[in-house]
Amino acid sequence: MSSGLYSMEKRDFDTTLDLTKIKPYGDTMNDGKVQMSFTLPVPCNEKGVEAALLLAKQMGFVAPAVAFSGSLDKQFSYYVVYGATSYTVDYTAIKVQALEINTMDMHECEKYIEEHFDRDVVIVGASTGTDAHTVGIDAIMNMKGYAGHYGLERYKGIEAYNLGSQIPNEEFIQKAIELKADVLLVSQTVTQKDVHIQNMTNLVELLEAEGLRDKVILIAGGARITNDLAKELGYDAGFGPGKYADDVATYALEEMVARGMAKKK
Ligand code: B12
Repeated sequence: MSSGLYSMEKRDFDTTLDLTKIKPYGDTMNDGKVQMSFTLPVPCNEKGVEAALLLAKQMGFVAPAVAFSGSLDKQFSYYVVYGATSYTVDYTAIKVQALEINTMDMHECEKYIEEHFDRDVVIVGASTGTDAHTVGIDAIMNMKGYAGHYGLERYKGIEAYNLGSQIPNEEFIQKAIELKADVLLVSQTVTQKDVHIQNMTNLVELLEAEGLRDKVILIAGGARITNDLAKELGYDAGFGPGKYADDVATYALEEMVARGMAKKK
């Protein structure tokens, strides 16, 4: 019997599953069925549909079909293509640095602070660089919270400062120094032309130049931020969709205790 959805054992409902060669599942195992949508910079007509099909074939789709096409503008068209991919991946060889935390809820975090800290924890967050998206950082920090998880501003024992969006890295660091921040939260939503990578890297360089990098817990988050990416860029951790204030608080508090940062500075 399999012990869970991601178990490496063969699942009893299908004996053709090979985890070294997984494919998308449509309605039967290994059928590879995929739905993909994209825009082309050409008018919506038969030639556009043919271009969409040819692109899908070059992407490894077998027997693609354009399930939907529509005009976005005179010179732009939109396609939904349905087909089967011919590619597979070896699931057993995948290694990710998943964050392993046992998330404490807000009250448990507050109790943890009472037991392990002799002062309040200062957390400063912002959507940095040119990024104007605020909903992600607000979800983590705002008092009212998000999806049933109260934000950090509500936690007893945490002083949370949300600086908002489009905060230059220099200003972010200045504020962190002024407030004596223990934890820095960086939100990055726009990833066009890898702007998030440049901006996140620049922040780490500036923190290192100020001699601050080792004195703070540095956490990044956003729709396309993974823990792997964040660590690669010199952050302590990264949080993406489906993560909330309690996940971040648990990680930051436990990390501070582990690093001996919980007592008066
Ligand atoms: C709302 C929105 C806007 C609003 C933002 C308003 C505001 N006050 O935030 C406005 C209209 C201003 C906007 C502008 C732009 N946007 Co916009 N926007 C969106 C939209 C529709 C929703 C984003 C959102 O609020 N998500 C909800 C939050 C809760 O999710 P989240 O950010 O992922 O946050 C969660 C986690 O990621 C995590 N998290 C997030 N941050 C942090 C931080 C930390 C520290 C931690 C621990 C966790 C964490 O916790 C949250 C809760 O789980 C998305 C499309 C979409 N449906 O996602 C596009 C989208 C993000 N925008 C996009 C783009 C391109 C833009 C513009 C560049 C468009 C343009 N050409 O002008 C501009 C950018 C302007 C700029 N300088 O930044 C693209 C980004 C594509 C890319 N790969 O970069 C998207 C994906 C739309 C698209 N499909 O093209 N946008």
